[in-house]
Amino acid sequence: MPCNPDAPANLGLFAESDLLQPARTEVLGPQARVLRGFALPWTERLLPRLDEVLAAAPFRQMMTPGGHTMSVGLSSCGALGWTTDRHGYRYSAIDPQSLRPWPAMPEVFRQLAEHAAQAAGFNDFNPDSCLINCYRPGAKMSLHQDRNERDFNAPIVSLSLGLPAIFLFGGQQRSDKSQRVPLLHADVVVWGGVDRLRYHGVLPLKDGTHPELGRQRINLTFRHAG
Ligand SMILES: O=C(O)CCC(=O)C(=O)O
Repeated sequence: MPCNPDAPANLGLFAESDLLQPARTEVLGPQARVLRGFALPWTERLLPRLDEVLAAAPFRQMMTPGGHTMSVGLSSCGALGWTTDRHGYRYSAIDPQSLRPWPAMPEVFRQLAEHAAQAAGFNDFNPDSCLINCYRPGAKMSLHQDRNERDFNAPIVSLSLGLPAIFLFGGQQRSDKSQRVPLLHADVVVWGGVDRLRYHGVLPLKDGTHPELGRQRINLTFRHAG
């Protein structure tokens, strides 16, 4: 995989049983859910497609408008990809690195996102953008709201793969207290409706080695952006 993990060796702080959790749903808010282990039946079909997308649009470090290089490696697939540079945050149909359209969203990605949205109570989710975040140990994502989409009617569907992370799920104001939600391989978080604009982020990734993905966490975030 282009965000190359080291060879899987041990599970670090996490026992194998953590990776084989039974599917269940947790409530984060009125219209926000964690679907534990939801993607386990999908990963065998999904990971080879992810490799293909990343071969066409490799991870890269992008710069924020404030001039900071993000610690997370970014790529995208689908009609629109989220980008950031000195000029701002936006969606673009063109990969600014290759100057070509982003790779198409694999059908299995779209189906997983649609099924997860439905399981969380959102019918007819039709994502046109999949942002792919690569966290190596130490990488993090600061608290933010997702506001670059054209409208906020569609939910956000966020799939975790690889190493565990602590997801912060806050309120409508940056200063609101955040819930700390451990996310494991194949967990999916869905939030929309009254929860659509809640602040969220990810604490610095702890080191470890995941048996399938190695020394990294990959997050796929599906949105309807255009
Ligand atoms: O990595 C995650 O779980 C969250 C990613 C995220 O917040 C985003 O892409 O906006």
